[in-house]
Amino acid sequence: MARILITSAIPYINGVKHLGNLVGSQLPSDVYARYCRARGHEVMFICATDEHGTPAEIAAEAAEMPIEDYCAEMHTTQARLADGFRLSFDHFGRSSSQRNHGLTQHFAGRLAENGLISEVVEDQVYSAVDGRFLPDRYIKGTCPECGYENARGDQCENCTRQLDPVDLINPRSARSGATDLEIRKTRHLHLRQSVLRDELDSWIDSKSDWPILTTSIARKWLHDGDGLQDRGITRDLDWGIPVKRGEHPWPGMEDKVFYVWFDAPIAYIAATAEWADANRLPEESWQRWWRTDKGAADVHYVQFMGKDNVPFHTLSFPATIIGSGEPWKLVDYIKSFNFLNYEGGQFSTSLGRGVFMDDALDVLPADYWRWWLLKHVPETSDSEFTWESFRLDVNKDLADVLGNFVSRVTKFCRSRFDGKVPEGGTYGPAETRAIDELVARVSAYETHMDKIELRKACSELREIWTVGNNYFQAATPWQVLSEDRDRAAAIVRFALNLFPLYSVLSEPFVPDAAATMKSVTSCDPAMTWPDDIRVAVDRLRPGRDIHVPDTMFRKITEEEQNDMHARFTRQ
Ligand code: B3M
Ligand code: ZN
Repeated sequence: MARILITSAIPYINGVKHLGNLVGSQLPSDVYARYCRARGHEVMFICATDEHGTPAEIAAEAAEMPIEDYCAEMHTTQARLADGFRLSFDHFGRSSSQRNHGLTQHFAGRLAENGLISEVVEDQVYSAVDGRFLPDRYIKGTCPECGYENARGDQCENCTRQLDPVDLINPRSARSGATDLEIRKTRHLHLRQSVLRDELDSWIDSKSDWPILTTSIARKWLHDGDGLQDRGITRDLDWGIPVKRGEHPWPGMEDKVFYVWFDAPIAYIAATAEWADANRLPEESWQRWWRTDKGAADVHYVQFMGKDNVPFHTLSFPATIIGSGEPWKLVDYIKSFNFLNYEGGQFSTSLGRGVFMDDALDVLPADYWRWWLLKHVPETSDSEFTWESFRLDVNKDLADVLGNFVSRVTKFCRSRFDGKVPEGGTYGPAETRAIDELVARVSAYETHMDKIELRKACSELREIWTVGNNYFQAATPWQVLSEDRDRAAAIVRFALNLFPLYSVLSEPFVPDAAATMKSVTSCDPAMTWPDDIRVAVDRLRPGRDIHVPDTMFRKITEEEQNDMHARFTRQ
């Protein structure tokens, strides 16, 4: 048994997330967390809302709400939707928590003591029309790297380059559209991450098993142009974590807050501390996940995120951790994802384009979405959501294969064997063949899951379901029954035995269907991850009552597909 710390990139507070956000980090991290728990590991699975910075301020302004109220309300909404999608976080925290204030100020203080913070008088864009500085997302313009015209002041979402507002070509205010902008001097703290360049470089080099998507982005910003740039970690904003040096004031920084990307990754740690607080546990209980001097040396730490978040997790956050000079846990593996597109274009929060988490759950239950999203998780390239693909996959994989199998077996058992696990007969060559195939496929499934290759795992899981479906179809118990009732009994018993097994194997991907499959036989003792498939498919005691569930997955009609397409395609 290992101890595995899993974090999902923390979603911005600025509204309900779309399915592209969900599949880029929260959902795949949930699959992995569920799998690790099922394998018997001790798991700490953490997420939070990212509540600071210009995204939060802009959204609260648009909602005409005080920002504290906006964040509190939207955190509740996001937590409810996370539950709706069955995301099994041990804690869903808030980057605005007092824990994060304390830890962020602590890290800044340590970095300053270690000579890794410089005070720089920098040029920032000031808008007289807006009456304020325009940091980060308050400003838009053309990316100097790739020419993308809607690049934001902090980062180009097209090429992932981290930007300064002054880098943008043809800048304009994202609040007012004003283009008559001036450059004003303002004093800020910079994280001297360039000092740590060699250390970060060899750390990345040591990660030969990381996905290429992760390491290539890290290397790009380590080596391109002038190499790793020092970055401002403070902002002229009202909302955020006040700039302090540990618990002490920071002269000259009284009106400033930390940059959202400085405090957001620290919120992984803070949210684990919030988890301890919420459960009235002592400090050691969260520190054993994060402090290598307090037990975290044998923790395996895996992060999940979209590719645009990779530079911050491979360079800036490790610079914070390493630069603190304290024994905090560094990430062991970073799983990153490409983007999911929507019907020939991008999902867009600002344009309301695509399917959002609340709308999705209004249309169909979580498993339908989880299945499609995970089957198409953008692991090796961008992928695309279309309503047609959604209909076809739900109908083929969930309704025709898994749902059909559960329904046929349980209904046949009810009508012909009195709704009890049948007695009599023995397993023969057909069962042996199915077992052999399951042994091979479950082992492949485990290999893919251990490597967090979710698409491969997903298709292997579908094949595992198909083994049962094909077995039952070929065994034809409805024909065998009249001549050889014992043989038919053995067939139905074998098929029923697959449900607890499938329940355990499927739970990471389709947790509600897994619960339904578990309810068919209410196994005793409860099924755990199968060490030996032969034993796993011969556990049910004859005579036990079975439960016939309602239809597990319904088919989506072409008409519904067209309706949904029309409903969600806003111009
Ligand atoms: N909130 C960006 C995003 O939601 C950002 C991630 C922070 S992870 C520490 O994609
Ligand atoms: Zn760009």
